[in-house]
Amino acid sequence: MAIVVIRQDDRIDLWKNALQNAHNGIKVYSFLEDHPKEDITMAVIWKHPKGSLAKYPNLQCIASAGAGVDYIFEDDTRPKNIPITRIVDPYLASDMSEHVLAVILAHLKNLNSYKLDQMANVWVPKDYLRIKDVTVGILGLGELGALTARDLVSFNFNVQGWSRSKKEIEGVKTFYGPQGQQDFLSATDILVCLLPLTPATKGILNKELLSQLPKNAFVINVARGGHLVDEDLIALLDSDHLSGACLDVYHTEPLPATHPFWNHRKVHMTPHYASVSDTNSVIPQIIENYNRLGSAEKLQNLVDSDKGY
Ligand code: NDP
Ligand code: OXD
Repeated sequence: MAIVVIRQDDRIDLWKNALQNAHNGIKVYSFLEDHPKEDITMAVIWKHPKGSLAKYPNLQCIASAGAGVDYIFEDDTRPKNIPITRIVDPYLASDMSEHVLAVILAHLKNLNSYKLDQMANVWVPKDYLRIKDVTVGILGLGELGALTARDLVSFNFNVQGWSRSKKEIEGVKTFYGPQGQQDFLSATDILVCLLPLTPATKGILNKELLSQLPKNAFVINVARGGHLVDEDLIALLDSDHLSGACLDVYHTEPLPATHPFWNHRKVHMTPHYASVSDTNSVIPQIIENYNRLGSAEKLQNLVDSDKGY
């Protein structure tokens, strides 16, 4: 039994060492070094090169190092009959909630447009909004969406949420399924997308959906770039239906230099860093699953392959 870490960013050694240090005697390899492929039973991955998972004949589990697993389903060469797990972690959820709160407060108090004014030596006071004036609508009430909703309630925001199945969250008006979408959207001033990217949610932030938001609504996409139809967002910003958008995720990351988002006055960008798995916090759940594989126990944080999340 051994683990291979597969990721293409500069965190591969961080993850390899953190796994190695968490469990005495465990064998952990980077996919970049020579390693015995037949020994590998668990792959701990993040945005792996397509095809890399097919090299392990004895793989028993694919463990996503993040909450999202869309990139795994996009790899048709992955072994299909083994479990996929994902990260469920209190810091991943609270970091996301803090990010969303920061973006919303910056929007209410015009902080981004004041920064643009400052760069242009412009002094123009602008009307601001109060927390009680707006309703925040969250698409997706899972691990991240539900905590974000609860935290916003604790700051006295009006909060509503939309999910696939019915949810009850204290202080949050909830909607579900296609039948609940229209009422949810028409009362949402600030839309936050925290859905997983699946065939059912791909391109969901399109002209048809975004047009149902009230005039001057603000859009926050912290889920996946594939949820958003970029040109539809730009058209609704340019026609002044939407007052602005804050994006953390993009179809291609890093965002290509020629993309119109870079220089759009109403688009505020962060580089897919709203919330990131903290190895100190998440390694224990991966080690726990590694041990469970050894004793043939049911794994934690399993992904439902039929639903794709
Ligand atoms: P969960 O799986 O816990 O929650 C997903 C939620 O979306 C659930 O409420 C689910 O409904 C709902 N949902 C899924 N499909 C549909 C649908 N077709 N219609 C309506 N609702 C739907 O995910 P997490 O909260 O853990 O994470 C959400 C996403 O956030 C991740 O998939 C990832 O893409 C993104 N993310 C982004 C980060 C960043 O830094 N930008 C960091 C971490 C995650 P139900 O409850 O009924 O199943
Ligand atoms: C995740 C992410 O899914 O970082 O964890 O986007």
